[in-house]
Amino acid sequence: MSILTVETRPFDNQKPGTSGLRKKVPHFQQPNYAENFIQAIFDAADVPEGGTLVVGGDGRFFNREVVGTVIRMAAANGFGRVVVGRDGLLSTPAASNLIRQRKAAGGIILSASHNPGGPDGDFGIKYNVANGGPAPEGVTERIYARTRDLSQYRISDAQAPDLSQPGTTRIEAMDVEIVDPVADYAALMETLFDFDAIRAAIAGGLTLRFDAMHAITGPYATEILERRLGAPAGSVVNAVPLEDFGGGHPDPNVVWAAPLVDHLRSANAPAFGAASDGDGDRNMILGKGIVVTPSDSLAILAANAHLAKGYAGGISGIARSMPTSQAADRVAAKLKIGMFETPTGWKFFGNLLDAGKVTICGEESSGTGSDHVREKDGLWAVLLWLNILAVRGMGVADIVHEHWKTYGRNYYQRHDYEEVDKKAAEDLMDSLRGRLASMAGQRFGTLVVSEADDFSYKDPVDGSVSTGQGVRIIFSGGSRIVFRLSGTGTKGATLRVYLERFEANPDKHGLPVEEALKELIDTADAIGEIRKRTGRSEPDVRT
Ligand code: G16
Repeated sequence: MSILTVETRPFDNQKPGTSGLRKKVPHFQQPNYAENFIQAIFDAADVPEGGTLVVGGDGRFFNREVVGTVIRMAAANGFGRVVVGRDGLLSTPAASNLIRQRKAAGGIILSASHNPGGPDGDFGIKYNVANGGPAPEGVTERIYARTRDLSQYRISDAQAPDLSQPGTTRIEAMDVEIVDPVADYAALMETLFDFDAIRAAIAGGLTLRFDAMHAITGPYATEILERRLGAPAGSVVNAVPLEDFGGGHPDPNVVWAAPLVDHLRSANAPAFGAASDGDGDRNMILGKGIVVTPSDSLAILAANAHLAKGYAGGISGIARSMPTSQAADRVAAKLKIGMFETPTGWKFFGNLLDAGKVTICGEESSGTGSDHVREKDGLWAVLLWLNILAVRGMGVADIVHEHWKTYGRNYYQRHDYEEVDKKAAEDLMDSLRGRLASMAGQRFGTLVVSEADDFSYKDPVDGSVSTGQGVRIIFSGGSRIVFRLSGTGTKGATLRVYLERFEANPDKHGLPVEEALKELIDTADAIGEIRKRTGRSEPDVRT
């Protein structure tokens, strides 16, 4: 075995997006492409000599090869130990947990999340730091800078170990420990939730279906929901992770999880339904005949978290990304706890969680989580919901309706225009930015603009500032339209338009969402010139 130094040339397209570097698989298959990015991570991350690295991914096509590459490069870059999930598998929250449990210097997570997989699908590499969370912007900027002047990488010429057998082997001077990907995570969940109460509720007739979408949560959900909590075999569907996710998008929303939505609307619907995404950090929550929006789910979980043993002492605060609806703000106000509004991206929650300022965080993009790890966590949200249902003895729809009655309803929808011409999308955003200063006071139908800005965030813990995080147009009365470009797409640009209207009157809580938001939807087109600039008359996805 020896360590090789390989000459390479920089690639000019390795800028990490909202969540690491995501590209089509053939991009990553170019000679040296993955190696360059991994070396840039190691160079930028200031890894302590002999430190521990956690490695795993969501099992998508190319996962196994890159896990092997990471291990061989870690051995050549001074790590003392690599902890890797069996078969190279780790869900994103399980990886975050392992980084924390093992006091690792960091972790490399291979995933393109909810994006499709397979030879022509997407792949991604993300670096998480010692607190278990995604690298903050300062670190991702250093990684990007390093990708641009890299001329060599280091790699062991040893063969990557067989990943199928738990146990410890050695490469160069580094231990490679292969672990069961589920065990530590399942143990953590048992410390947070009342498994006895959930088990009793399931035994007493609380029926459920969990759709793992042929992605990473299959083994986790089968172990926890079926084996430990007693849900009948078959409650977890699409439970076997596949390299191409069975040809689908492992994206838990009404479009890509339509079979689950249909099942929850059918005559033999279970009481509770849920799905997670490619790497297990997103969640979708459903009840008989109802899909709970992620923003409402965040607010409801925050309002009821004290019913689970891990949060029995109450929560210290809530954080949400800026485009997420303000439903959670009303809960924070009632509980008299802190409320923080951050840019899109879980990495912005890390400092708030580390400082104890918040316990629960959430995003409109189907992410919720708490201070138990530093990533959003799909199964965590499912278990907290089940814990709440078990304690309250109510159905999902009843809990949602009661919540609206208490706090009011924030009608909410996100419209995505996918694979839009990049230049057209950037021009649309530039045009909006150029008009912000003159927008206040303008009237659109019954809506009057009270405030318009391009969101910027000053981290209250380390003082770092992030600008250009999305155009907010706020109307008197609190309705909002937010425009931003996604930072996770791999083709063209994805324009996201977020629409929100608050309704206090319970008699008006039963409107179809599109009807409640009609005036805002029309106004978004008038202000954003969406049709004119993108040529699109309808969004591709409404969530
Ligand atoms: C990632 C980030 C999330 C973000 C989401 C959408 O999720 O971790 O914080 O909300 O992307 O980002 P964008 O609107 O820029 O596409 P995931 O599940 O894809 O890792």
